[in-house]
Amino acid sequence: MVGEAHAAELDRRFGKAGAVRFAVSPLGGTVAHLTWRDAEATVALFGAHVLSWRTAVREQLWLSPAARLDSGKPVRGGIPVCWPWFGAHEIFTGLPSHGLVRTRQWQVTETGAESHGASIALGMVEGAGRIGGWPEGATATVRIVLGEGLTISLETHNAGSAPMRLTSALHTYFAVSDIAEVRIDGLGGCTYLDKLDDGARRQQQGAIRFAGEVDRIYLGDTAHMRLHDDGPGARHVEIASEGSRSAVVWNPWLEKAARLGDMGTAEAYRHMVCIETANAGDDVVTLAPGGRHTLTARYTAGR
Ligand code: TA6
Repeated sequence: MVGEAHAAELDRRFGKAGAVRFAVSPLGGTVAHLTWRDAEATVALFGAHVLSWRTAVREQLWLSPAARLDSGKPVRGGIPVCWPWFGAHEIFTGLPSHGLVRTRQWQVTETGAESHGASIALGMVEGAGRIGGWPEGATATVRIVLGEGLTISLETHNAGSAPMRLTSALHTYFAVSDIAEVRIDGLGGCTYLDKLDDGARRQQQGAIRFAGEVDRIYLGDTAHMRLHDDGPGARHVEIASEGSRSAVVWNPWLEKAARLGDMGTAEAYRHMVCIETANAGDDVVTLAPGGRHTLTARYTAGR
């Protein structure tokens, strides 16, 4: 079932008046619109991908003007779900970067409208041996709660008969006024792997600032980070992570952004920064048969 009929069927089964409704997005796929007081969020079934999180004061996420839900390619922007591996597969280099589920249709499993927020859960139904590289018996669930902030959780269950190695990330693109006005607190003193220097290990001194491409996996106590946008309409976003001992910080800058080819405009890199709650680098999760792991990011936007 596709298009309007699909959205109508989902509305019938999972719609919640005033909190959760389904629609066909102009980007070419089915989306859920979450509403809670003066906040809104949009979640695509393609990739279980948060496309937008708008608070009373502004859109908090960056999404490429070139983003599509029907191209079969990963969506540039919003919150890509990287699972069941982050970056390149550790053995099979021919498999897609950032795992298997960013470009697949997820299915709605439940929705909610509580006093604390509007919520949706999506399950990954494909896989289980039908997709190369899929860990036997592994399943994934993404839960999103829109309330005072935005919370997104990525739950892994190893229902298989063998241990599985898991890396993953909630690859969030935050909208910023200008990358030159951005600083990130909370990672001072952490060791990081510099992906621009063959993974060299370095130590972060103080706040992270940007004057060129940055691509780093921070390790250790990454539970609390704060994005400061000191540009016009200065604001900050608190980032609280659970189930994670690593965080990825990325801005492609001018040349890399141009090579990506899907950023929309040449200047787009100035208006985004990725701060990713992750299990990446040394932070590999090993799940025994029957084991479960949840990676959670909680975002609170200040003025
Ligand atoms: O999270 C940072 C990173 O791993 C960068 O190295 C860059 O590749 C970015 O992800 C985007 O990856 P993508 O596959 O979405 O183009």
